[in-house]
Amino acid sequence: MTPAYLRCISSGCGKVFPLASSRFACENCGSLLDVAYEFAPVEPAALRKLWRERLGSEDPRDQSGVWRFRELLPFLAPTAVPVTLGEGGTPLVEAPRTGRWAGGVRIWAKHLGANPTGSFKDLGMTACISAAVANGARVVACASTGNTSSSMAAYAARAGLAAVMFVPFQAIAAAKLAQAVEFGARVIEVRGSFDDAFRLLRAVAARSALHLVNSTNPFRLEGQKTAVAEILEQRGWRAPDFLALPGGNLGNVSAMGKGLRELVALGVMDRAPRLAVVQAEGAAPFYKHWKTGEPIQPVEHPETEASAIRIGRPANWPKARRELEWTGGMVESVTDGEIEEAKAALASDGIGCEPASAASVAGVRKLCRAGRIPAGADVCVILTGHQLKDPDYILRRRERFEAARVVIDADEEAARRALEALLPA
Ligand code: AN7
Repeated sequence: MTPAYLRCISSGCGKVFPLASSRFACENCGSLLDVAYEFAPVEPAALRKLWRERLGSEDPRDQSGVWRFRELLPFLAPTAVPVTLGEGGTPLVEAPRTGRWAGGVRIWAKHLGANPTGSFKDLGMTACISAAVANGARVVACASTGNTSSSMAAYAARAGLAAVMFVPFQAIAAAKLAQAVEFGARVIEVRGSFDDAFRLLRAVAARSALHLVNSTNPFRLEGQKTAVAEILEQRGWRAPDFLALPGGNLGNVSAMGKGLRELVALGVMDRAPRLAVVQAEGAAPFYKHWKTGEPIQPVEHPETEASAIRIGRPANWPKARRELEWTGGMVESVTDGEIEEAKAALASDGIGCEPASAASVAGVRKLCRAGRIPAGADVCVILTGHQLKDPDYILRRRERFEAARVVIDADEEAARRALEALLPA
């Protein structure tokens, strides 16, 4: 089996810890940890063929878009049975109207909202909950803006674990809360922000034997990194020029970067796309840090209608910075108005997503306008959550909603008039 361990990301420390551990920070210096492997040399063509052949297999691991790439996840013993709900295997579709709207680029949308609980978190949760079970965890916990908690609740139910979530009171989408409750999670609603909820959870977790599944748990990122393998496979292993995604706690961009690094190191792909991470203007500490070069400053009262990314203290920023640096990446910030326009552009291509996801597309347009993404570029955007995660966002646009509908009696003449009103000649 491939040697695997946990390694401190700090270049001045780099301390190594055994894998069988629910440690999330370096004991020596407090930095984040990576799951690290000593991969043996592989024959890239054979590995690509093996992954492709598994698409026709009945093995539940092969029907998961995470575990189908299990050579990239050798932290789990080959005999272990992962906790899976058939995640991954999500569509990559071109969005031509959106590409023109953004400034004449080709946009490919990777829809991670098409996962079992409707967000990309499922890719990480299958890995993280499988590792938690292997570590003998009984109770898992997270702080969340809504998607992590829905996903944790589903995978915990699947594994027979108890789940506790800390969420900001009345600040997450109702559909996300409903999902978690249906899966049996216990909910602690904090009068405060996501960052307050995360701080409280970390303060009490040590004493309560809670197994944390936030994205500071490095096993989460292991699952999420497989999205890049799936995207590349769907493109015949031709890398796009750019890979854009929204940034909140910055776990996903860190995971994508790690996945790209490993695929390039293994020779499975020859070059990586440049990563572009997009934050909402009212919750953009990492954007400011990147732009000014100053130490990162938390945003005490993050504000954006895209509640999934209303995060003021992104825990994974050092990992995100590392991945942006090696890919020649960029960071952008967008207003809620720009997110709304991007969401409408995607909708014109028949593609729905939650507001936070559309930030990536809004960022691509802004980067095109600034000349930092050239016209004609091949851009892949990650859509992180399903359209129906936040229907209230759509319903709040009252004028547009009302203009699209007419209520009539069950009467033919009324139906004719309604059609004339809605579809004028
Ligand atoms: C739809 O669920 O942080 O930068 O607690 O739900 O990896 O944090 C959600 C984050 C983007 C940001 N899009 O990803 C949570 C949570 C959607 C999200 C992000 C989130 P990261």
